[in-house]
Amino acid sequence: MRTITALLSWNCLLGLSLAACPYANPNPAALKARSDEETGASNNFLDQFEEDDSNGFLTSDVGGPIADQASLKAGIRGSTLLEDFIFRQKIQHFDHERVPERAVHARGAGAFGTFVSYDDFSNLTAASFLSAKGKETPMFVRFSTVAGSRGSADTARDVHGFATRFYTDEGNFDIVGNNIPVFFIQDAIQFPDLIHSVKPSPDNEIPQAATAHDSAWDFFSSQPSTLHTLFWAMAGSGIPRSYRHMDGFGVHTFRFVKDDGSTKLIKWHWKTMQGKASLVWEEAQVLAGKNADFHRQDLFDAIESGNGPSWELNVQVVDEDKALAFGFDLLDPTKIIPEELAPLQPLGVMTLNANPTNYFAETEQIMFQPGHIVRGIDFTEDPLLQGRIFSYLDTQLNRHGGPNFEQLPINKPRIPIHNNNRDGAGQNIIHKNKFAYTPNTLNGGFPAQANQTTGRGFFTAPKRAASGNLVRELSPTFDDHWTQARLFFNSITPVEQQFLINAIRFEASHVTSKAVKENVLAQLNKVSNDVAKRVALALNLAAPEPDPTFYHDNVTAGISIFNGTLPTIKTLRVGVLASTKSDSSLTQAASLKDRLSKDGLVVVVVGETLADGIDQTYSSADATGFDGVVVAEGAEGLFEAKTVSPLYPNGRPAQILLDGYRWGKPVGALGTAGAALQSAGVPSTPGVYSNATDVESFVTVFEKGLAQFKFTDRFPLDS
Ligand code: HDE
Repeated sequence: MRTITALLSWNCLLGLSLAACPYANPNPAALKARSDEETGASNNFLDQFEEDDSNGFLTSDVGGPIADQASLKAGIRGSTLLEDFIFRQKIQHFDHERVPERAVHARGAGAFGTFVSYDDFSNLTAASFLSAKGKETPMFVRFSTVAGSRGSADTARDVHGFATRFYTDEGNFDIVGNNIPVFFIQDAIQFPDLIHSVKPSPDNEIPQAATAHDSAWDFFSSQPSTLHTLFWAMAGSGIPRSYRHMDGFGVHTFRFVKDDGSTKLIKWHWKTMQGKASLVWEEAQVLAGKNADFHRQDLFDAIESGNGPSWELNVQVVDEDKALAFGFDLLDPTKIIPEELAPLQPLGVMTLNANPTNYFAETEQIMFQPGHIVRGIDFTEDPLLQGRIFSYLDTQLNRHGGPNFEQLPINKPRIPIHNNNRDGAGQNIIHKNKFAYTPNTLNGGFPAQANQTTGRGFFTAPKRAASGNLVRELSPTFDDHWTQARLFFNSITPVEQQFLINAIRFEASHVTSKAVKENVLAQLNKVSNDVAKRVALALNLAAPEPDPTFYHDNVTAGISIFNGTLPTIKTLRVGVLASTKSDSSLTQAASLKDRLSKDGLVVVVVGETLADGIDQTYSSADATGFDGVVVAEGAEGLFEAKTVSPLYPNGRPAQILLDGYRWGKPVGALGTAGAALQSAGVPSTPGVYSNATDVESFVTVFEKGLAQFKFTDRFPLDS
């Protein structure tokens, strides 16, 4: 429950009293001296809009107390009357409850957070949220998948949205990014084509939230700018372990602008402080059926438990005259700047610390826009970005039905708004100023016009210039679609390469058109003959001869997901398999739970039925629910082939253990429970722990396994 903010700023925000606004006066000194209290720099700035219904009578929308359990009828068995305004209002509101879901990124989850700047970065940008060490800015973040509809499963293989809003003291700033640093196309005019190709077929609406169909691969193979992003999506980034275990990227090159007007080109990176981690394909598919809410639940639970995730905001900074210096164009959103060419510079940390109070009001109604920039940030001429600046505003008008969506609590800047925009559907502000035009004399010249020195007005980078003949073309500096796809492939581990190839095999095997499959091979072959040959094998098509123009052996850092260990195992989930028939297993499960919980792990004890000390039953538990699985001593009887229970399918405990193993998770058993590993068919390989007899020594090795997260030597490579 958020606390109530001061009446003063409430009146100010509603425009009821200009005097109540501490910085209605455009005097620059007054504008600078904004305290946190005035600007709502805490996360409590939405409290004033909350309603908890904790007292009072049921009322109609216009306030009359009502009892609406039955409609008004002409006689006890007669028709409902048109005059029943209570019935009509209730049904009518219900009929209009839905707004159009997002055309893309419909499925998502959001959270509130805080950004803390590491320092005063005025040497880089005039952006006020980066102007002081320790400066805090409230945030809202929404993660999403792209192709699926609002009710689709979280773990569909997809690019993931990573949209962040800073409620800065100079207005809202959005980085509307993805978890993959590049995009499929280079010009916004192609976006509808891309999306039409990946969305379900128009005749039967199949498949949902999936690219494993002809039209997607027809587009991908006809439009080779898609290849680099496709490689990222087909590898681990397409199926992250959670929203918390993925990075975020602004994708486009933007500009930092300093007070003196000088600029640099920049790329935004959000680096996960939980470490990068990914699911494997089979568990993602099982999850899509067994727990379609896996990612939103994970985020919600982590925040509720006080373990809100953090990301470090970094920028790559490049001089303006280096836009073409690296062998590709910085305006081309299908390219990364390898870290070796421009190091990441850390700017601050975002921590998510509060779940939304109401999904619709907050997560559904937040309306991000790449066009929401603040003083100190500017666009570039990237033709994908240029189109987005239009599209997001336009789509919000469609979703909200009018131009006043920025007045919704979740969209409202936390500073007062003064301008001459008026009226429109859903106008919330009662404007007292009768002279809604600039310049005016009759309202004392207010709202006054800010400029760079007076009122810290927004300014476009002054050295940006535009000239040239009109052309409907892309620059030839955007032409190479293969070198960086290969750089990506070279920079991941052999097992990640295998996952990527398996994913392309899976998707391309769903394609029915032979011509499309051949086209896919031709494009893959421009990246790597190895990839093309291995995919061709699965498609039973002839392996193409090498097409080596873009082949190279370069690698870059920061790409692989599987080659490191997690910096923290807090909030990872451990399943302890116990038996209600064995007291010793229950005692050990309890002490394991106690011990692992001390290190911030979420421990679920599984048993035949719910009972004291059992959190979940074998009937409902699944290996997908755990990052590691342990058998408690005494429960080994459950794993013997002859164990039959009417409560759960025969072999279910063994299945959970074996699935955990097959999906690369650390698994283990204490003391005599080692027999369970043998019964279930789990071999003794790295990440399988069965030598410990006491809880403490088991925990020491098992936690190392959790940090390693996936034991990739369990996955066969193509021979
Ligand atoms: Fe989006 N995109 N997009 N996109 N996008 C939308 O806006 C669009 C692109 C991204 O959680 C829509 O509010 C065009 C790149 C995210 O609310 C829409 C183009 C990147 C979200 C739209 C792109 C993104 C969206 C749908 C090509 C990563 C969800 C609903 C020029 C840098 C934000 C909405 C949220 C949402 C258009 C390409 C990320 C239709 C025209 C590149 C994270 O306006």
